[in-house]
Order: sequence, then C-alpha cells, then structure tokens
Amino acid sequence: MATSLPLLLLLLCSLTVAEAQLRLFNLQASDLPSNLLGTTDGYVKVFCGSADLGETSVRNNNPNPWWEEEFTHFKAQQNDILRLEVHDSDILIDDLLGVCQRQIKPGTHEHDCYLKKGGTLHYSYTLGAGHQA
Ligand SMILES: [Ca+2]
Repeated sequence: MATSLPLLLLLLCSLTVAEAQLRLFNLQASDLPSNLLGTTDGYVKVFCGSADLGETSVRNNNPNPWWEEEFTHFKAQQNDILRLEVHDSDILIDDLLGVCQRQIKPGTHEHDCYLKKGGTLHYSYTLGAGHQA
C-alpha cells in the first residue's frame, strides 16, 4: 500500500498539468451604458489564469459593439479562470463597466454575462483536447 502512494501523487500531478488550447471568439456587447461624457467606447481585456491575453480594439460611440479579435492561449488548463473585463475608454480614466469570470471547461461554449454597470457581454470559447506536458 505504502509504495503505491508516490505513484498516485505522480499521476495526479501529471493530470493537473495537462495543457489545452483555449480560443476565445465572437465577442460582442449590447446595451452598454452611456455616461455624462457621451456614448460608450467599449473594449475588452482578456485574462486566463495568470496569463494576460491582451485586449480588443476600442469601438467608439457604440453601445452595441462587436469585436473581430480572437484570443488564443496554448497553455490553458481545465478549470482555469477566464476573466473578461469590459471597459469604456475615456479621455481621463477608463471606466470599468463589468467583469465576467468563468471556470473553463472542455468543448465549445457560448455565454451571456450581465455587466455590473449595465449591458451584456456575449462571448464564445473553445477549450481543445489537451496533451500531457
Ligand atoms: Ca467613453
């Protein structure tokens, strides 16, 4: 019994480092709120786990923007937290409209996320088959 424990631990460790490819696409928002400075100039920052995957371009004066950018992360792992931050670009300080967080699962998924300051973010992602690192 005692000798099988290290083997079990080794197996568990190699399972947890199985890496997969995450692809995030079809980012769009609807009914983004406007503020005193005018209509919303939305953009989205994308994070997965501890990785910063970058951000979309700014869609000026559009409460219902969509973004053609796709984001790919080759070292994603199942149950990593996908974090999408929707911001409104402004001259002085950009406004954080809301944050969407979700544990990623294998397969292709489509989600709607309600933003704290109003509006909805729609997005899709695919988490592909992993390979042992
Ligand atoms: Ca603005």
